[in-house]
Amino acid sequence: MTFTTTHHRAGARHAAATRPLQRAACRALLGAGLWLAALAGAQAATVQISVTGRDGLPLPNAVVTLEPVNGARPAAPAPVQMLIEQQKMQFLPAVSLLPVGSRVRFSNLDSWDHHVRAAPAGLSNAGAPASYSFELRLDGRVAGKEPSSKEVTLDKAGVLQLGCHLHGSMRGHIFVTDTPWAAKTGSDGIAQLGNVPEGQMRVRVWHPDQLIDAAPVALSVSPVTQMALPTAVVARRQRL
Ligand SMILES: [Cu+2]
Repeated sequence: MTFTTTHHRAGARHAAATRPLQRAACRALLGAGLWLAALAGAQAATVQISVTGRDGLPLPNAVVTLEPVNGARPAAPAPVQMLIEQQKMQFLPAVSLLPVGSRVRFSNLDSWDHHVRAAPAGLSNAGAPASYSFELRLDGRVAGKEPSSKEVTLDKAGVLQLGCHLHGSMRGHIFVTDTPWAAKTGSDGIAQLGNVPEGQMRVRVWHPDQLIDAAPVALSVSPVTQMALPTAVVARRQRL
């Protein structure tokens, strides 16, 4: 997705915001064109957010999203293809961040059957609309054959929790996003977001082990923006 596309969409959806500008100038000549010209001067920023847990240590697998305070909605990011594997009683990766419309292939590498039971992740919706559910069963892998796989299209935004009816300890999450301003923290707890317009934003953070949805935090985006974002999350230990 390009920067230009983002603002073209934002301009179209938020024509109301341009009204004072249009009134002051010649409506016939300007209109949407002026809106775009004005935005061309705006800088795209890189935002780096360091998320820590209750213990003060970097918090991996958190999803950080930014939303403009003025209500502008950027164009949704392009869908992708993703593989989520079931191996040694785990979903790998444990947390996936995917644009809405993405296709996910689930593949069972264990020699016994697993389900993929996907349901809305309770309190953990991070402001996203209500999600949806689906259920698959994947046969155990037979030596010398391809692992059993099934594909699903994630056509709504929201957070899904993944589980297996047969193995209660199996847990995974998919954060389906409709904004390009979303990023997952790495092992260093850092989420990096590019092509963010300067201005006032709200920052939300979601993590699979959070007990309540944290309130959004205000952030003023300038060309280079860094922010420390402590949370109360106590992350479950990852089995390796
Ligand atoms: Cu299972």
